[in-house]
Amino acid sequence: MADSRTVDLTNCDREPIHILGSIQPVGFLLALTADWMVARASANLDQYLGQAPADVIGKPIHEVLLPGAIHELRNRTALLRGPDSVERLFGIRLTEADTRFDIAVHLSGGNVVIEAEPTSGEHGDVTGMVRSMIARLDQCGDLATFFREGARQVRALVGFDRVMVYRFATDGSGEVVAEACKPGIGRFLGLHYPASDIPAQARILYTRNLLRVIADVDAVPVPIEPQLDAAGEPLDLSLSLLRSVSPIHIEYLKNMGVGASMSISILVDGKLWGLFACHHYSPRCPSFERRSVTELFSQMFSMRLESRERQQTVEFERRARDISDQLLGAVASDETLLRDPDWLADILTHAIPADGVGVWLAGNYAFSGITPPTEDFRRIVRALNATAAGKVYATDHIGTLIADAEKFADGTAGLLAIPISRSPRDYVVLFRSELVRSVRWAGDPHKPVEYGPNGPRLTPRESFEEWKELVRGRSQPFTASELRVAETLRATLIEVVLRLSDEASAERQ
Ligand code: BLA
Repeated sequence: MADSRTVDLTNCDREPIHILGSIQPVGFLLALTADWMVARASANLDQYLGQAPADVIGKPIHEVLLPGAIHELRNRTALLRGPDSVERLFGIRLTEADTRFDIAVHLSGGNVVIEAEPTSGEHGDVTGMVRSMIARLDQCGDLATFFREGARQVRALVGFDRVMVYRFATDGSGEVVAEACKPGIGRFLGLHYPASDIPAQARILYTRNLLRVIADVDAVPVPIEPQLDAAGEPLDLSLSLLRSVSPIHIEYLKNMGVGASMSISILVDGKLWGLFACHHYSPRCPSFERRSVTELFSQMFSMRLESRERQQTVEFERRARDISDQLLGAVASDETLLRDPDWLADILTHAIPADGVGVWLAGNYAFSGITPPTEDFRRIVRALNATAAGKVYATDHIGTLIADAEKFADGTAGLLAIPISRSPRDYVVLFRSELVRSVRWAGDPHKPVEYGPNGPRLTPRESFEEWKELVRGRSQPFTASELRVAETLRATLIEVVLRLSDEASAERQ
């Protein structure tokens, strides 16, 4: 077993969370060899099957389970395709006892891994249920409503006190973009957390195994026996249903006052876009069947989200082309508009959201909204001339362009520069404010009485402080789509500026 005691806040991303060697006590685990001999069992087997690990290890499976159950399990195992495939069976009798089980079966190394939980027996019309949930999602107009509805539906399915839609940014940090919760427990909506709250190996795992539940943060993990096989290897629990979770994360949940947690991956274009993150303030374990429906809903939600995002990009770029045409048309009839920063800011920030716009044209600086003072702008232009010859340039951290940009009194942190002539260099520059300034902190809704062994770091407030440090001097980044739009605008603006200078020189002759 990996020694989790050696893991601390400095090396979380190296904690081998897939081989911690134990499961949660809400079910049991059996690992079989390729010829269906019991190789490993969880220490709590007796409680569910009336036989201890020592009674079954080394025995063929037909001495442990009913023939009918083995038949079903073999059929399902034959269906396993690809490295991350898991089959599920519901309401199966495993022994002569009356208890029925919900079962997940998958392959790990050379083993067939069987995990089982007592069944809830709550068979509903799953297809009808998911279909009507999706219909409600499809009625949502904008993305914010779509997220809120997603959170509401998941909450209706699993009954947790709080269900959040947690979206990752490109730097791995995250934001709670929607929330459905029981009244009176405080809100997490709009809060940000640093990437380190969900370390890299956990994210990789969450793209392979989409749902995890931590049914009770106080539960004592149940070891798998034996921990190491003849080759000295622990059982890889990456695809496990019952895997016990990282003690660091358990401490985080306890510090938040959370009794049970569940999260379901939201994948868009094959990447981890975010999670449905659910908290309950006492232990809670929705049935495996319920969890499976929730996972299915989340997959449908993810597909809908993927197509909405795609559509949004197409629409955004179409609108930008319209704006660019509009700009061309307006300036053609009134060239002074190009020297009017308020007009430019208004039209450009409709295409690319920004807090201020500065225009540098033939050595003159005109500005609108939140922009740096002239001397700083002049330095920006010099740096742009040196770095970004003739191309659209964007950064969420002006500090990478100018050494002491954090001294800017105005709080601008990001810029997107559109060169609008060749020589001398003229620019339209869109500025974005520092992200931290635009984010609020709603107070710590669950201030713990005392912290766990790693101190206060593992709390939402400290997480937020850490996130703030990481994003200091940074703005909301410019997206790939916004950069494409900026290219369109560059082409238009260059055309306009060229024509104006041609006309000016024609007049002079
Ligand atoms: C896992 N951290 C997680 C998970 C979430 C979060 C959702 C997935 C497991 C689950 O379902 O509970 C984080 N939960 C959040 C955040 C919110 C939330 C941000 O509700 C916001 C509202 N965690 C830390 C630090 C470390 C850490 C500092 O805060 C390490 C240094 C570790 N988090 C950590 C680990 C896991 C984790 C190791 C994996 C747990 C596992 O799957 O075994």
